[in-house]
Amino acid sequence: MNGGFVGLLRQSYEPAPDRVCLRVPAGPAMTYGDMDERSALAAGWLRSLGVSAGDRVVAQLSKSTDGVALYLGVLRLGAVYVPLNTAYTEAEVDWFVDDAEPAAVLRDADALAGGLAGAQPCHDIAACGTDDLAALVYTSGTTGRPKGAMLTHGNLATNALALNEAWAFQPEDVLLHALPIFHVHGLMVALHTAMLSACETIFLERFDAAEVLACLPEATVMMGVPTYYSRLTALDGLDAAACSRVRLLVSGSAPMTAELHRAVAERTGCEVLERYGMSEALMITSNPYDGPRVAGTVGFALPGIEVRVCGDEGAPTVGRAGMVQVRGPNVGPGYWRRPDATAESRTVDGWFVTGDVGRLDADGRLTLEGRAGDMIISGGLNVYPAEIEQALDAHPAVTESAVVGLAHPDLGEAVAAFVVAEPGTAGDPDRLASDLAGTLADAARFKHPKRFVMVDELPRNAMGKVLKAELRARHADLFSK
Ligand code: MLC
Repeated sequence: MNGGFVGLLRQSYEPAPDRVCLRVPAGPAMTYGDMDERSALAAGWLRSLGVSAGDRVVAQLSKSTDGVALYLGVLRLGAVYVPLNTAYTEAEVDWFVDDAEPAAVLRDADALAGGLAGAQPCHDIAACGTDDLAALVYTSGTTGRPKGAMLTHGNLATNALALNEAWAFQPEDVLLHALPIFHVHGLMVALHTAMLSACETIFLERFDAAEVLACLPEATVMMGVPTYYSRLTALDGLDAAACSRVRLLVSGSAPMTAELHRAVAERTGCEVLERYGMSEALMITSNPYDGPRVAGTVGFALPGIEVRVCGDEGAPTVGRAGMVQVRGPNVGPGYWRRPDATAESRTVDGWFVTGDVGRLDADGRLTLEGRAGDMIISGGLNVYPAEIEQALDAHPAVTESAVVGLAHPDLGEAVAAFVVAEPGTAGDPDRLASDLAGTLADAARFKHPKRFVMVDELPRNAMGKVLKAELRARHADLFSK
């Protein structure tokens, strides 16, 4: 794999550089040839800034075609792309920058456009092997301290090839892309698969249900988180006519309910294909393209990837719930500068332990049944309770808190905080709730509890451990009331 992932992409679009790569509504279409040139400018500009192979480049940018060119330019140089959610606060970005020690940090789309305008292109593609690092994707840890999941050129290439085949991508496809490009879903799963087929992508700046619906009739494939589908089904216009060209709707990053799966099928005639993945291992399993897409299951291991489920005693088991483990060329080499966390996430025989609990049936179909920790997935974004609890507990009016995810009609799960106030301070719960939102100023807004509930005490077991399952059960309908 001499030119790494970019070399592989280039082989697929080189014969047809005039094909449209990204089309922004009301903007000019960008061909694959244009994208190649723009990424060469990005590589040249970064090189003039002193970035070289192996250096990290942090990007916290609103979604744009230049953002894609920058990503490809970084890979082209053999440097390492570090995308950050645009919702992260200054304090969060500072932390990531300290950890990644990048050679360049790009946070201003205008500066990027200006840099590209004045750059000398670098048309070379750095020689990158399968094990060379391509990206660091930060995921928060259960203790609240984020970890950079390392992904290599080999991880990107093998996963894109596997998805391309599993989902039958063709040059005639038109992908509707409304996902953010700071996570593996929008950046890697969606864009890589489309670009590897040299097909067209309708590139929307953000998810707006009405705009997505307006673009659907032109699309053959869409990928999204369940919230996209629930917002679309809330619109009258979602029907078979709107999806007349659509051959594939993919959902991932969070579980889709059977009810939503059914609703989309009834309205559009398309059975959503659910797949399962994570930043550390890209895509792991997928429901079949040809064959039953069973609601509530995430399908079979992708070609070349092995999945097993291990029970409490550590042995692989079929038909019973246990820890989902994965092995294959999709699994990254570990966490950036965290050999401890890397070792903890591996079994002695080298399998990656996902942290998800699931069940394999005798045919190898995987059903996810929950997570080992109490991570919350809200609208496809991960939120770690410990981070929010630590911030809340630091407030002088708070004795203690417990943060959980509760069913939410729009976000799947939403963050709720149960707070025990210091005696004498709980006079005005609304006031305390707004103070608490203030103490979370350093955390991205999507992590903030959507609801604060004042309680006299938290339920505990005999060992004194807070019973989060009990809180979740007791307040299951908090967001539907
Ligand atoms: C936005 N907000 C959220 C939120 N997104 N709150 C909780 N959970 C979320 N996911 C809050 C903002 O903080 C803000 O709050 C308010 O909602 C409006 O912000 P917005 O940006 O206008 O919201 P909206 O555009 O409606 O965004 C919702 C969304 C978006 C669902 C469209 O979050 C989204 O695109 N999610 C997809 C995430 C994704 O790509 N995940 C893939 C991870 S990769 P306030 O209080 O400031 O008003 C992965 C691996 C895999 O998981 O397998 O795919």
